[in-house]
Amino acid sequence: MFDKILIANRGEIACRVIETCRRLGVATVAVYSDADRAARHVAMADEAVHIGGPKPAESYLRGEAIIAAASATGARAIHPGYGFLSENPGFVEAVEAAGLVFIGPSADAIRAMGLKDAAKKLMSEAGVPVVPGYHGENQDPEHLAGAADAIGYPVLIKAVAGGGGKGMRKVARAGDFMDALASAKGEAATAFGNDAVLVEKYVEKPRHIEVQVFGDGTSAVHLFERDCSLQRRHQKVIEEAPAPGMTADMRAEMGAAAVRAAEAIGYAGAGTVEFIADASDGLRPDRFYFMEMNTRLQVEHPVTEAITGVDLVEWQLRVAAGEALPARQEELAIDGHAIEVRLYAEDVPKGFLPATGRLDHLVFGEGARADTGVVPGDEISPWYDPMIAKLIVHGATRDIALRRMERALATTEVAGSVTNLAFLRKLVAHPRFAAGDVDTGLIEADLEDLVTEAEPGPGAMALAALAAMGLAGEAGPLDGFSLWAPLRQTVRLAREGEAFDAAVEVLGPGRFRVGLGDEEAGLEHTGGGWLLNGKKTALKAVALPGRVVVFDGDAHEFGVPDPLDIAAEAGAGGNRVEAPMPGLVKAVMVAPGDTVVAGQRLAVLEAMKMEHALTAGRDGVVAEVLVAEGAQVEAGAALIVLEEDAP
Ligand code: MV4
Repeated sequence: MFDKILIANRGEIACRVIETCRRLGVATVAVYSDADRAARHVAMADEAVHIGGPKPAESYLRGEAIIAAASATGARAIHPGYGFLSENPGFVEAVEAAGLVFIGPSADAIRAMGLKDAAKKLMSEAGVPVVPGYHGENQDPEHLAGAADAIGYPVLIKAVAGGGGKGMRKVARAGDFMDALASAKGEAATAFGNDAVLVEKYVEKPRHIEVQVFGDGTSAVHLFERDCSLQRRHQKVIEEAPAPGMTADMRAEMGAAAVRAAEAIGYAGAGTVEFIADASDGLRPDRFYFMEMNTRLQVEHPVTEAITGVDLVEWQLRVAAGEALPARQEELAIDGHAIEVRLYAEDVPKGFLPATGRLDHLVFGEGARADTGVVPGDEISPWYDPMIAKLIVHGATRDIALRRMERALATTEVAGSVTNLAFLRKLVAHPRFAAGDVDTGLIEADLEDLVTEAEPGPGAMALAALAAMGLAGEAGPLDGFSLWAPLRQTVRLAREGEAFDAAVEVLGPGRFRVGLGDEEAGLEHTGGGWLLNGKKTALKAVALPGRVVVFDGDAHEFGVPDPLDIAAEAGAGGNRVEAPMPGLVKAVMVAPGDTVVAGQRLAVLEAMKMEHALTAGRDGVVAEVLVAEGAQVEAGAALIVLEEDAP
């Protein structure tokens, strides 16, 4: 086993690899860009080396800087994670030329799987089923049109160097072929610098089912399948293992085909053989086809770990260090069911726009494994994939796993950035997903409903009002405040640009009635949380600067207009300086007769656990000082009066 390795990656996968290294007593070296100086993976590693600027090309794609960092720190091997250089054969060769070990497959194995046409040809020769189609060299449009006619419509045109759906066009009828071909070639040339395409039969109701394989360069085993059909624009959203509706026969056939694929190229390390299954008549052993092989550890590997009990990173380290495969096929078995979701900082209603912000509050839900590269307080970096975490649950059955995921998502709390949490909750609760009736079209089919976020109820709005007054801290109402808080007070909040007032009435310690227009809500804090109108709820609030966030399973953010801005508007030009909210007078800096200038601090009020400076709204002379230090004041109380402004 290596005594020290370097992880040539960042984020959750770097942290995940470091966790296994710690367990195995392997020292770790992280590499980081300017943007990741304070990142979790740097903090977790034993050593860290700065490798350049925030753009991947300036850092995480700089193979020579990474190799130099490994050599300089005495790391014996490099783990590439996924993405970045993980499937770059040139990098593998450079690592090996530097006398280091690349924890993954050989450069040749990566090359063999790099181009779809060659890969499919190789697989076909290895007896792995591929989609009927044309994977030849001849790219003459007429020749390709003839191939399409021979295959039979609908067909799919795919970029040979493509991936993730780029350079892919479905063609339903011959008349559309030439235009689709030109469009696919154009996109492929732009995206991959290679406009070669292949043409294959379109598989109806496609299910994305992939098989985890592990090789030692000679033989391979499989660790069963994962279903990754819930995708949006070729981005996986939810993955699970095993695949719903999979039969033992089909699993055995797919596993055997995946092993043949791996052994055909002398594969070493963790890999994934990706198939498309035609589910138009349920899953059938005669209707699955090789798509591509991913020559890396994949994002969704934890669901395989959960059902097999295997730590795939440990296997990667051990096999790369020269050990034999840690298990024989007959020793591997499926235990239960696992589901993974990818929690992203993205604005779903705005078309899944990547979001930024600071993760002021971050709690991962009950019962889930959370693979994450961030800690509370981190800024979401605009430079990289805005993934916050992967949440993985496991249960004895799919139904149990599903319920655990629902609970994990309902108790996950993120404030400071918008996330796709509400979307994930809807998806997991979707009747077709719950029934295991998944296919790649599900999300698009119901997208409108899935991206519409629920509005907060009166209970959430009422708790937001209490939080805005500092009366709903994480541990419940701050009794000191509730004793001072005036019996009735109105607080202004804003939600999606709409302001509204909440009339809060303190009925006793931890007991409130909140009027919201023509509705009202009773909130009482008990040891175990908030009762809403007498009923226990999971409502929880977090107060942040200028806003509060209430969790009711989803996260609802409310703006809290700065009372001082309100006071300043009232005070500006006026004679009275008033308390914008209830609080304690901490200091008075002026006396009658003092000349003051606009903006000058006149007094300090302590409220909502913060100190607020009250300033003069204009130049003038102090006429009266109505309060002394230590006074408790209500919202709106006059504290200082200036002399009438000279006409
Ligand atoms: C297909 C297909 C239907 N028929 N090939 C999408 C990207 C790559 N993973 C392969 N993909 C597909 N190839 C044939 N012959 C449908 C898809 C496809 C898809 C596959 C898996 C998951 C999501 C998908 C979304 C759209 C299309």
